[in-house]
Amino acid sequence: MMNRRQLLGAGIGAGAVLASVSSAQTRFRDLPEAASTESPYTQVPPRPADGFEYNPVVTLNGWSLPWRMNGGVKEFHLVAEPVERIMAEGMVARLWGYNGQSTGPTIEAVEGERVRIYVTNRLPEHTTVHWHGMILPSGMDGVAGLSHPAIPPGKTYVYEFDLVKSGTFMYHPHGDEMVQMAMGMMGLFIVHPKDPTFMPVDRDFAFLLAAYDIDPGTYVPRIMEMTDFNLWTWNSRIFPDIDPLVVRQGDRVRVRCGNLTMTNHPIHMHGYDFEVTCTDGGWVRPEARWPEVSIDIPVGAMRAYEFNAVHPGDWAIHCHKSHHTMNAMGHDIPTFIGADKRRLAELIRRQQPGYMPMGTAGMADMADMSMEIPDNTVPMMGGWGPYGPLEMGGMFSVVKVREGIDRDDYSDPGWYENPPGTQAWEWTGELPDHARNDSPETILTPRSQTKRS
Ligand SMILES: [Cu+2]
Repeated sequence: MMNRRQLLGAGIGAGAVLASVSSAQTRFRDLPEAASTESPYTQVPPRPADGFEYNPVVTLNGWSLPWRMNGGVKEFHLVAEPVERIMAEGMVARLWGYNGQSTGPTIEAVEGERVRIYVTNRLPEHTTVHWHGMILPSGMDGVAGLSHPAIPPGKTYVYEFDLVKSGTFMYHPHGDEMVQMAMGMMGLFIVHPKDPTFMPVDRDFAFLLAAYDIDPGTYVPRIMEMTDFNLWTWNSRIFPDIDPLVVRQGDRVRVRCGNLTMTNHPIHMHGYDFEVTCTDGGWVRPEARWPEVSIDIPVGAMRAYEFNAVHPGDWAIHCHKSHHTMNAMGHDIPTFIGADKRRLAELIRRQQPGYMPMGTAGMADMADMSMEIPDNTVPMMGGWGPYGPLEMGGMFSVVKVREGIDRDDYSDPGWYENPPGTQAWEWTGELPDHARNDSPETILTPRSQTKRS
């Protein structure tokens, strides 16, 4: 039997870049190190140096939990605790998470391995961990009061089971779960196939969908909210501060996504068609797949899709519910499109000089308007591309496919330069008469009210 120092020296994987919690370790002499990180950026895990061979997943704006081997068992240490998450530049959320982060670190292991997961509860109330999608003994299932007693504050419980199948899974509390998931407690659990030639990919991205209701200027989610969330996140980050998915042209790419919000999210990726190859129930047989460009991720479910990255470019990837690509906003604003507010604006300007009516042509002008906003929030839509504001927020990022990127390089290559002749351009010549619908059943907007050039 090795002592603690030998264990820490010998078996820790993926730990080199991560700061570790030192004071806690001396208290838990026989526990594996509870690694922690404060960085909100994507941390690419190193390929495993020994043991089973696999291609690690890249958790967007996240990281993978280090482990140690102990007598043939792979040991992890999760710490449930309050955390501060930088959701975007200028906005910190006070959440609950694991090992310094919400979402928690990704657990990665290999089919056939036995895992022992120590869960230390540093929350002010009890918790459990449910291993969503896993086939395991009933007593390891993590439902408070059903599988085992809830883990009281300050206590550590041990979960131990065999990983009988590979696939895409997640973990989350199953005790006071309405509160604890609204506070950000969740993480990915990836089980790699024992056979490295089964469904191999070159790049394997993963993220979890989480929704929060945090009023502008405040820090803690309103946990009683059922439907009207205002922050739609991937791994508790919002655009423009979700890292891009950087891909080498020619790579086989997998994207794994799980939904722990209270509504479905149709995730749409531009530039490609792809097939769903895995759910939290297992791998999808090739003959059962069909092509898609958007895949709906139901509540409490996971989907993984794959594509061959043959088309270079900057390709948007986002939730197709348009309110989910917005950051904090009020929803009780009337629509003013088409309204003539000139007279009203004049009246208001007598009381409030400089008043400008908004939204009479649409709301796109809000993206490049630097409005005053409270501390600790972010603009409703933001992010600048090479040609102007993107007018996006929330669940949005960019898949950047480039030639000649190194195998393990995920650093942002900058904006794509469209080859000459392959980008939309402005027409400056004469316009031919365009076709019009003069059907008597269609009432056209009178021309005087539309902007025409
Ligand atoms: Cu959505």
